[in-house]
Amino acid sequence: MVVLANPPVVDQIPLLRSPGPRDSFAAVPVVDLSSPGAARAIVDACERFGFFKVVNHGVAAATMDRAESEAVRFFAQAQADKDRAGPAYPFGYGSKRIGLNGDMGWLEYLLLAVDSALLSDACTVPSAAAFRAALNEYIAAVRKVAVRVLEAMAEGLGIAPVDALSAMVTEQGSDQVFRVNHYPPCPALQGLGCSATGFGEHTDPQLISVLRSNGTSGLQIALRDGAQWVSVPSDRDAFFVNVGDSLQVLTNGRFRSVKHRVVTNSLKSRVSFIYFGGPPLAQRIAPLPELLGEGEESLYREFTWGEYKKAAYKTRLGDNRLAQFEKK
Ligand code: GA4
Repeated sequence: MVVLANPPVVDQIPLLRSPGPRDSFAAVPVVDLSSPGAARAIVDACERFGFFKVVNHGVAAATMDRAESEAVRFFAQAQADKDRAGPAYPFGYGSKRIGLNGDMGWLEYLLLAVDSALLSDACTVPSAAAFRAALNEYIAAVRKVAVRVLEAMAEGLGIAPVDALSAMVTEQGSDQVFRVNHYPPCPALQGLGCSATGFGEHTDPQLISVLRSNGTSGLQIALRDGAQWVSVPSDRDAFFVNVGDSLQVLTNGRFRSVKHRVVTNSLKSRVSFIYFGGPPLAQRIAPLPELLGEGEESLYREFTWGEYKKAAYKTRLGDNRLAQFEKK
């Protein structure tokens, strides 16, 4: 982290070194979801990085474009109108504050609940019919991508039935969350060599996260357990998938829950959509027996998703949430 007196506009927001061309992660694994080799390629990427890009996913560009333009229109409203869609917790509009324990980022967002394949009725935000319809169309589509990816993981790992993982995010009561993030540009830092943290480093607690952004870069992932941060070149036509903590546990550490963060651009705004696939609260999270070798034991104490989620909301964003469940 760069130590500087923050210009007033980014007061309380940690700064990061601005990414340069040499930080670009050219070797992002790319999985063609329509190819017969997809299952193997996904398993390989999850073991190496916990992260990959998905192409040939079958989601219409119009579905992504419509959701994006409605989101841009939402965030272009006057602050007072957006604030009426708040607070962010449990669900709604939030700005700069992330979580409940003091984390701050240079962003505004909508945190939304998904029920089955649609925005939950309990979630009245966003209220505009056109935005809701666009998000519902997008959520139904991205959730199908998540299911296909989870099925391919099961196939690649040799787990039966093929929906052993995907059922956890599709069954009744599964805990799915959808997030729309807007990272406005931060011109105050232009030319200073540093950038505002958009979303600080963290791992996702769920099984899987599926992200799509506009053409503005900013997403970074940690390699070598955080020793190096690399920038993921943006691709508005693709989805980016990351392994979450729960899937790391289900695979007894074989898949890696990847640390990631977002760095704000000084000139361009970034808009991203993330679908988080989580299981029902009562789901037991423990290594799948098929994945444990002869005599191999779980690396983790057993817990339910509800217990993990509750513990997660007591942590700071950058904390290692799985540490408290690791067997010593
Ligand atoms: C990270 C992944 C998702 O964005 C999220 C985040 C959640 C929040 O923004 O409220 C958390 C964060 C995320 C992990 C630890 C806790 C909870 C903020 C935070 C400090 C919606 C989620 O499920 O966990």
